[in-house]
Amino acid sequence: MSDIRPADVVTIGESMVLFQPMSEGPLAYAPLFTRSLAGAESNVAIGLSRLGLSVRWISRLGADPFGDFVLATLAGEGVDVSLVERDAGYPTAVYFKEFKGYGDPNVYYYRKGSAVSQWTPGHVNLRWFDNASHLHVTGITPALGPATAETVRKAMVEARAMGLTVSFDPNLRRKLWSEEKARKTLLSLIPLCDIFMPGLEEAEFLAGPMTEEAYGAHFLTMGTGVVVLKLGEEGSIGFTPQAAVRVKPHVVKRVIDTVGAGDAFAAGFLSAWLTSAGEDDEPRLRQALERANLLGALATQYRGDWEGLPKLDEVRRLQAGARETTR
Ligand code: KDG
Repeated sequence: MSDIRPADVVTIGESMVLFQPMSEGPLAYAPLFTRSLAGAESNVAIGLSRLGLSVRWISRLGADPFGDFVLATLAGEGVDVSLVERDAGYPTAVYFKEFKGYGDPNVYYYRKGSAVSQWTPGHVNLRWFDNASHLHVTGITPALGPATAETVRKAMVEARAMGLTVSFDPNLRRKLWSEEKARKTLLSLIPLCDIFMPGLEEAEFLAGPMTEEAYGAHFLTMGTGVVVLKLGEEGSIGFTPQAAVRVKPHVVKRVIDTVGAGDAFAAGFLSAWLTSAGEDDEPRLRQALERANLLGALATQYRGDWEGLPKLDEVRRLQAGARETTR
């Protein structure tokens, strides 16, 4: 019998310490910062854990105080971090946000030479997928270099060979790689996943201009079983070979911070999709997209990439239209 805690979902990727200025305006003049952590895959891990799923996060961190902080925070969120490696030779990565007061925040990465950037396919360990049902990866770790891209590819292949299903969010980060490399690598990973989750802009980047319905059909023919197209303020659409479902957005009054909304969406979708196997595609997609839209919207209501993620009882209350008791 395996000694590893069972996991509904395994996520693999880099998390960084995040410094957010306490004021809006150019980063060059920001004197005070709050410290948190961020990373697309650990954002999803926290989201899923808060919704009651068991989650294992696979990564590498420096043997440094920032690594201790990342590990302790994720463990505090109930995420299994027991297979995370520490590397005394390379640091935990850092990133900064800049709030301009309008639009998406700017981000500045300090992640070259980080512990995760040393990943090679030889590091992929079948224990990562032991006692687990699903793997979630994104296009951010492949953007760190050719070896990390091959690491993620191998992880997807091995996970599937061990019977896990795989979801893939392309999470295009233009600051990390050239458009040419990004397009080639991201396209090559799509046939290795069961659930592909691009935003509309990413779909266009990968496949050229098409209608939303044509994106669904196009990515399904690449071999994935489900396509989830994020439309931002317009909601989302899900496609399987049997069904296509469009769901309206969850409307919010004001947006504070958009970073992390896609990961919240992914956590919302996966939490509902993975726990409703056996149901018909149409109601299953609808339910998963409704929860995904809600989580994506809630994530924009707080500064920080995951702090605004709700617990399951809050999701149920909001979906039932219950009024919040604040005092
Ligand atoms: O999706 C949000 C992530 O982009 C953020 O949390 C940090 O992983 C990150 C990245 O590389 O940008």
